[in-house]
Amino acid sequence: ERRSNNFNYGAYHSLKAIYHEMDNIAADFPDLVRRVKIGHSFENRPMYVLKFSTGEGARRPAMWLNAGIHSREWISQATAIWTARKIVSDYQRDPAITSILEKMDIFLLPVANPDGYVYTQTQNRLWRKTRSLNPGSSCVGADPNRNWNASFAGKGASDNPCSEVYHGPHANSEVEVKSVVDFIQKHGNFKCFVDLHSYSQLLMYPYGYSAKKAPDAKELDKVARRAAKALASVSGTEYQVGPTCTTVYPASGSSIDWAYDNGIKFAFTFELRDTGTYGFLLPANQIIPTAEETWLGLKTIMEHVRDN
Ligand code: ING
Ligand code: ZN
Repeated sequence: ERRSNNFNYGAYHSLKAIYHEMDNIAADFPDLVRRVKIGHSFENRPMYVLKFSTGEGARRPAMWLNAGIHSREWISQATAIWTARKIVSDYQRDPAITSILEKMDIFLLPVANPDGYVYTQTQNRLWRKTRSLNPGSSCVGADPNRNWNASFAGKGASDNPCSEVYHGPHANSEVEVKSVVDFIQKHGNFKCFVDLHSYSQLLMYPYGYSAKKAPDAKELDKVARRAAKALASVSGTEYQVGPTCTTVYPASGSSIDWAYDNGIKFAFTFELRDTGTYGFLLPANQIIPTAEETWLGLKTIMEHVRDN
């Protein structure tokens, strides 16, 4: 039964519709993908990942694709669910994704901040943070990309709960972040962590918490430049490449800095379309073009991870 024929990948969807489509993808390809609950949000919504795997054993080398950590960056969640469908469609057709999956598992989290996402759909389209309550403040939420245990509460984060970059009371205070951290640490064999944000058309690697050079900066820069070139080959979309701190701004407690400092060498953040014309309000007719080009960038990274 393929109920999923109804899902329009060229539109933005509710959390419920995305979760349902994840279920459909898993039902359509039971030998390739499973929907796994990794935890729950502050408001008790489930956090689901799709696990793509062709092999036995729980701890194959793995890649983590993260999306929607900032709720208003809707192109991120939309690109992620398109990517899920792309992986199952192209497996055993495209030799690149086939060989990647012969060797590694892919874990895809399309909505890393489900409470925020629901809030952007019902209350405030431009909500960025989680929806956790801050004792002693009427302001809600912490920035889930300042909450990781990597120079926590350092540069580019705020201790003011009303700030858009409030780091939270302590590292991993946001249950959405803690759920991912626990899962990745328990698994213990992740080689790659990619976080999808918008907007600005950037492809970045550690560090954000300081301008110090990552030991692997040379290699990461080379891979990122190849990925950006592949991405641009689809329709000419240009990406800037570099370390977070000097490419955008200093930012401590981010997901990729945590991943990198915890042994996941291939840690990248994409800032997807556009460069500001529409910003967070990217029209739905750009979802599929964005996802198509991003896919080539992701594949370039994943092939490098496969071979290294
Ligand atoms: N930009 C990112 C942010 O969290 C970033 C930039 C990327 C910071 C990677 C740190 C690490 O501010 C958006 N648009 O959220
Ligand atoms: Zn973001």
